Amino acid sequence: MSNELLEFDVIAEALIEKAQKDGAETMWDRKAALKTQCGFGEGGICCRICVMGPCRVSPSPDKGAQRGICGADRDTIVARNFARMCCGGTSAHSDHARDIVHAMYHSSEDGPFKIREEGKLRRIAAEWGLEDTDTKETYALAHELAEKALMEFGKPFGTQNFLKRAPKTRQEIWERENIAPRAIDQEVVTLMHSTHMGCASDPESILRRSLRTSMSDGWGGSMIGTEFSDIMYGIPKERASESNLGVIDPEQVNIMLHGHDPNLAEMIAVASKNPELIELAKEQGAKGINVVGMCCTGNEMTMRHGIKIAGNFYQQEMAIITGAVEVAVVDVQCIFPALPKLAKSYHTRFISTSPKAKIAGDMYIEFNEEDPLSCAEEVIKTAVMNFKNRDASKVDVPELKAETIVGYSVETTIGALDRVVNSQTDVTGTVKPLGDLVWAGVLRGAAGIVGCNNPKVEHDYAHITLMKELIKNDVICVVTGCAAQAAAKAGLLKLEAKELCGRGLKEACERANIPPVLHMGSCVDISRILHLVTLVANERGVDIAELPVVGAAPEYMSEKAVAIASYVVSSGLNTYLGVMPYVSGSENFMKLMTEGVKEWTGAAYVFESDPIKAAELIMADIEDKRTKLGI
Ligand code: SF4
Ligand code: MSK
Repeated sequence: MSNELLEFDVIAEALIEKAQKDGAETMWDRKAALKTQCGFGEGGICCRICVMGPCRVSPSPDKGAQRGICGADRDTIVARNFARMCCGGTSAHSDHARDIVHAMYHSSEDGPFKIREEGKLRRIAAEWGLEDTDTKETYALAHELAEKALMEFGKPFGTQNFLKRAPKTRQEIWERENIAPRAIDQEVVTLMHSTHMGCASDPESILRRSLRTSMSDGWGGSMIGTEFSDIMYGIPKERASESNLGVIDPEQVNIMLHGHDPNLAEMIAVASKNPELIELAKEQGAKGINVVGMCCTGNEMTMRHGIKIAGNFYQQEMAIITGAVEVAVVDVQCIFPALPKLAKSYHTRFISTSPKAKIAGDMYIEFNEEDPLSCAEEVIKTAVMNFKNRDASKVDVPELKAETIVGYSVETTIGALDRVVNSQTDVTGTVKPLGDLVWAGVLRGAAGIVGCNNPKVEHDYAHITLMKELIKNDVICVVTGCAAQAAAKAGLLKLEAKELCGRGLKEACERANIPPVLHMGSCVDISRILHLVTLVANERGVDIAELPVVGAAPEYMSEKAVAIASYVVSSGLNTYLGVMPYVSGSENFMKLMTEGVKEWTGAAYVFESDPIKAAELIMADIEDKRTKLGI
């Protein structure tokens, strides 16, 4: 294990010990209290879909109960459980997107929600077939586009608008295999219906429907979430930031933003600059107001504002345990329900803001789309007035933090690629230089590494090990979510990380002046990766499945990640999962995932928990693709 990893563990260990001393409970205490986790649940062979159950069937075909009371066998039970995870993940990303679109619908010249990227608004409006996109008044066009986007969730006919971005061959595959997603809500509802007691029992059909539902996330909800956030809040640009718990400043009022939706976070970023609130903080004895991000809200805010990242999923408790966080404010997703109780062991106020994720235990200040700034100001005032309640004896902020470069949206990445070409003789503003580097073998390929942390895996170890192995072999990595924050903390998002690369990638990094691991944003921003890969495929005139590109989620834990893996596989990219989803109880379903699906989409799920072995498999996969392309 490398020194950096050891360093992470030292911080974690020290903070866990501190929590014990402070009488605070952490995820590790709860994990220990659970003792052995349920083997039936782990294998996906426990069914609770109707109230005749729960029915736990045997993992073995030779002994024990082979079927639930209704007759569902292990293949059906596993398939249905898997499908419902895809529904959960798709719902989360897509409902997040719907909130962004709603905010756009409420946008106005003089209101809190504004259009910051008029060019992108007009581009997407034209892409979606709206009329007079060059001349229409900005907010009239924004409202029209928002209305059209809301229809993507419930339109009675047709498929998702963004599918047309994909190469023709891919679109034909989706049509042929009947996995081109229709309206997002419809896909989720239909799959919930299909997996109701007494509906679908054929695992193949259930997997196909799971792919289609997940496609409505990747090419629907997530892509809408990303593109519309850019229009409203700005296209992320290359910028410097810092990452790890050391960004919490003991001399300032610290506000930890945690969750996913940029609507709330953007308002807090605005309100935190209010001179009256800063003055109030000074009156309380603080030097100022320090907003830090956690999980994907952290990614959204660092990419657009350079707001520092306090940590990833696993560190949400640790930030509070530092004793220097005045307020932990959250919206939706990936928030431990344990946080309000943990906060009570310190002076921290825990504030939930979304009616969709009202978290019992401390404060609730509802985020109101019609008056979003007042919620943000109340949050900040609460934090400022809480500064004096800090218990100095409980404050211990680890000094560790890493410098990092973030903000590689598709547009920014293309801009960086322009630095590679000779602008006198070559076309700029395209992905051609990236294709050229891959085709020339300077880069062997690319990997999208995404997803969460999971206590089944040593914190960040799998993320960082996989990234390091791949860049050493000239594979450029694009990262999002908590994987991106792992990379940031390990110093992989710095220009200096080129020293860890093979010769080709190092040269490419030097010419483009980029790190070898590119921060592309939050979980919904995996759609940026899809878009970039699509642009390269289109530029080269090949299908996505032909490219030497893979997806990986080494430490994921959420339903969203299951949906992500499923839409990435559907998009034609082999996807390497470091944690087994709940499918091991059905050999037949596993076979469908690892082999069968390849016949439909040209890609499959690969399960490998050892990141070194995963890297070897990925390299073999990439070289195989290169051979088939003749490059
Ligand atoms: Fe049991 Fe069938 Fe009901 Fe599932 S749907 S709980 S297997 S009876
Ligand atoms: S926050 S989904 S733990 S990446 Fe997007 Fe991190 Fe996973 Fe949540």
